[in-house]
Amino acid sequence: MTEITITARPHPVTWELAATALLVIDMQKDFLYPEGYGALLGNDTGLLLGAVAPIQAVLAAARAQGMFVIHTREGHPPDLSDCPPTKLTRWPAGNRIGDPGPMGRILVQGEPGHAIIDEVAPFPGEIVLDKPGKNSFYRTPLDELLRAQAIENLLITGVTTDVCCFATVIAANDRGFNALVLEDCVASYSPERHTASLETITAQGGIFGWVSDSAALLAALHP
Ligand code: C5J
Repeated sequence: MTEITITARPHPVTWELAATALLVIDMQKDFLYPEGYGALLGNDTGLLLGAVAPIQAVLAAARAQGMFVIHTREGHPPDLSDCPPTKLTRWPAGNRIGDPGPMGRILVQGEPGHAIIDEVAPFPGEIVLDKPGKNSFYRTPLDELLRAQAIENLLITGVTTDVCCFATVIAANDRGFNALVLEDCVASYSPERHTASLETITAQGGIFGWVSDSAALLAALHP
């Protein structure tokens, strides 16, 4: 049994290492590259790139510790059968999920844009979950996979802070998992929404969870 104490806000956490998993959320070309879905919605994808190197460092440390690592990808099968009509029609035709783009059909499984960027590519044996929603638990086996490994605590990394990372933290909290967001390992198309999301998570004594950073995690793993 190895416990780690991570400096965090609103207060430090002490967690059993074997009960702690690393979640890398939606580090896909469609969100991070200027030819993808994120850019199509009018966002500056460059704002997400700062999270790549810290995630690489955290992934390396987690792998060295034998930590349970799960990657997610947001997207839909080619027939879009699990994409709710509301997720399609909210944007004009041409800018919709399933429409053709420079990296293939937008947010469609198997298309180049749906892939995880090479810098944080999953290692063989690491779980990659395809999810149709923002919250990583929705219509995925994430809950069962975590419970099968006796995981109680989640380290949250990936994109975007205020959408899929935030939605996943809220869902994790309701399901009884502790969630700690590494703030330099998540990024948003809006610095204001990034900050607001992290403030919301830690408000009221940690209403949804905790916020820390990669340096604090690395220090906890290598005291
Ligand atoms: C978005 C995500 N922003 N992964 N997805 O639509 O945050």
